[in-house]
Amino acid sequence: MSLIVIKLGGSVITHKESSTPKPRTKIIKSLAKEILSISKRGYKIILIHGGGSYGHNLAKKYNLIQGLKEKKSYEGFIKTVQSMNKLNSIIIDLLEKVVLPAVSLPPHSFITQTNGKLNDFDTSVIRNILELGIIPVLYGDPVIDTKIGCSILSGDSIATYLAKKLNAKKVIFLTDVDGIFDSNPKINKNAELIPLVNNQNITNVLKNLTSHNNFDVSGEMKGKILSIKENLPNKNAVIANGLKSNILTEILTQNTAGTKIFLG
Ligand code: ATP
Ligand code: IP8
Repeated sequence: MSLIVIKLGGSVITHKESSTPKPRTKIIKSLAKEILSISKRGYKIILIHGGGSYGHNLAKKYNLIQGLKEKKSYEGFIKTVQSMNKLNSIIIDLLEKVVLPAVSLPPHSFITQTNGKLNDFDTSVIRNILELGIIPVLYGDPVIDTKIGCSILSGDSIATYLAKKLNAKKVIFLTDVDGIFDSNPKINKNAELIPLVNNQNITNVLKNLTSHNNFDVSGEMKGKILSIKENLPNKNAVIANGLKSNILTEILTQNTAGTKIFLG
């Protein structure tokens, strides 16, 4: 049975630019229904979600990228873990409402990093959960860092790592824009969508990806492409707009939406 890794970006499931945590409940509900229908077609699914306004503001406020540097950082680590827990509960509850069996695996409880880089971790529990027909749900989280105390583990890194290790057929990243553009579409109204990123254009594409969001700690689109480049040279990855209805079905049936990334 084919395994699909889906990352629900924080820009889709929350109002990312809100200064206080704010979920997009309607969107999460409709994505939950779509995920249910995909699972009924026989796909095995690993679900990962990002932080949006539940993670990035706090991580930035307490400078968690720098680790546990001062007393206040410990408070920041705990507050961010709690906030991500809350967002995760909202998602698990909404999955339960559509009767989709899903179980949460909080990354801070079993994954570590070293200087902000993900350490190899045991995936046997994830495999076992998949075999039971249950969807494992992981998310971007502050985790223990063996060098700097703690660091931010992005959902993007979890997605590419698991896709590689468990040999997923496809990795889908849903964000609040249609894919990768030649410049940030939220700033430049004339920005053009890049339908395919491959070995020929990746250097150019990366050059034009700059982060303008003061409240993002994981590199926005650039972070995603670098993570795909590192872990998934021969895999099909897609970045598409999770605010559009039926987007997952469109990706899995017609494969026309968003930006496809293939660095084989
Ligand atoms: P989270 O990290 O909270 O899970 P996410 O994965 O949904 O969020 P972001 O990391 O915020 O998404 O990345 C999406 C954002 O990247 C878009 O909202 C857009 O403003 C920004 N962006 C910057 N440059 C570009 C570009 N060239 N093409 C497309 N989006 C871009
Ligand atoms: O939103 C980062 O994960 P991402 C999560 O997937 C936090 O990049 C806690 C900022």
